[in-house]
Amino acid sequence: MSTRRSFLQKALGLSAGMFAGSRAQAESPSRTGSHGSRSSDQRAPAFNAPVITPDVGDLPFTMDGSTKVFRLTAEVLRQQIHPMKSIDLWGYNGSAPGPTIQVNQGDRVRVIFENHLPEPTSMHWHGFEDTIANDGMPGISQPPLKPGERFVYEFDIHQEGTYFYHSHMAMQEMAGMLGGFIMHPKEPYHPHCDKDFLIHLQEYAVLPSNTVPNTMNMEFNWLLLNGKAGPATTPLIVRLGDRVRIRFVNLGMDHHPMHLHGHTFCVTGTEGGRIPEGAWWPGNTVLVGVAQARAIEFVANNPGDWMLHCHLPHHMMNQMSSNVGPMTRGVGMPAGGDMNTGMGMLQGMDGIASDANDVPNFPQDAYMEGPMMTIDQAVERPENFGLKAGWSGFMQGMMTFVRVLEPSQYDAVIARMKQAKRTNDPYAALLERA
Ligand SMILES: [Cu+2]
Repeated sequence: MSTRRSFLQKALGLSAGMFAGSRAQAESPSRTGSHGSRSSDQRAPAFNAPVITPDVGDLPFTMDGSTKVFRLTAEVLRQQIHPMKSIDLWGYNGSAPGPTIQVNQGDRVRVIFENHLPEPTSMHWHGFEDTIANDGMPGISQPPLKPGERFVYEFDIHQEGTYFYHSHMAMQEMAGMLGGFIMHPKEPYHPHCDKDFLIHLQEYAVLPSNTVPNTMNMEFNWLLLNGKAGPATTPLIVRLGDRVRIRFVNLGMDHHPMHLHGHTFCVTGTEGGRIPEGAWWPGNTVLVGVAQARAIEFVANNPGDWMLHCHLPHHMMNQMSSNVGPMTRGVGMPAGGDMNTGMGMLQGMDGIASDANDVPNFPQDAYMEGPMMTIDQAVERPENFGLKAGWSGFMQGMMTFVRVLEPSQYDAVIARMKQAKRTNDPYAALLERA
């Protein structure tokens, strides 16, 4: 048994037998409705699957007696949000959003928090029922933490569900300062899920040729899932028949209607924890309001590469900016030409009518080609193996895939993910038990 596996089992209180149960059940998926409460295997004991935060990963911890000790550092960082765009963000431990903290209900948890920003900050623990001293309200519950200072938060975790941490300085929130905090329930939820994912919904306003988000802006041209804009988002890999949970967290300026193709889900949790089963509601779109969390669950019984995306039209685009055209095209655009020779907008495009320029509303100010530039190779990764060639030209902004893979295809993708041997792989927990 690997160290990582032991670590996860110890961390989450899981036994090897519980992991083993999830594999067999994928062989006999339910073909009826996908949102029902039935797990694909009701006989197996329920367990808490580790939560996977694609493109972000987890924050490791050490033990001090029976206390789990996490170390979080607020810092300035540069992050590639798309193969052709890197921006300057403020986040935690080199990442925006910061790494996900996973604990169990009943745990004693200490977070040693350091400020490496050039200005004061503090950490708010969103939704925690705890003492005021731990609330992280600068100037109210604690003095603002100056650059170089440290503050220690300590909790007895008695809640369960999807929570998050964030700076309580508004402009810092908009620069990327948030992360997930998962409280696994002492009694695993029924039915249990085979896969459990966390997705942060984020938005930045970054003018062309700039790298610093304008945190005052009210409109956003980069829309991200877990710090990446489509097609740079890493797909959610599930096996046909898996019961899947996806937890959305929104800390931005807009509410995002998150839509899943091909399946009907149930909304099973909020930022306040688990919803009693009798009050779950079915849907294929869930509105995730600002400062809210929503958990959805479904049985992945329909094979295919299914889109999961915000349905606000502007949130399915990258680098929107009036009249600058397809900036995602990358190098080689000469300045000063007309729309064809200068911007390369219309030339060589398939499917555009010869009289297109005589048609009202063509081209639009914020022009979105169909497709945009295909960059399959620039975003190549094991999780994308087997996608239809040219797929990346049709995915932007807050878009990713839930890839519901037949067993043989699933095994092929998982084998490639294992082969990649990535450090701090967000999928490590899944790969350990695959
Ligand atoms: Cu949106």
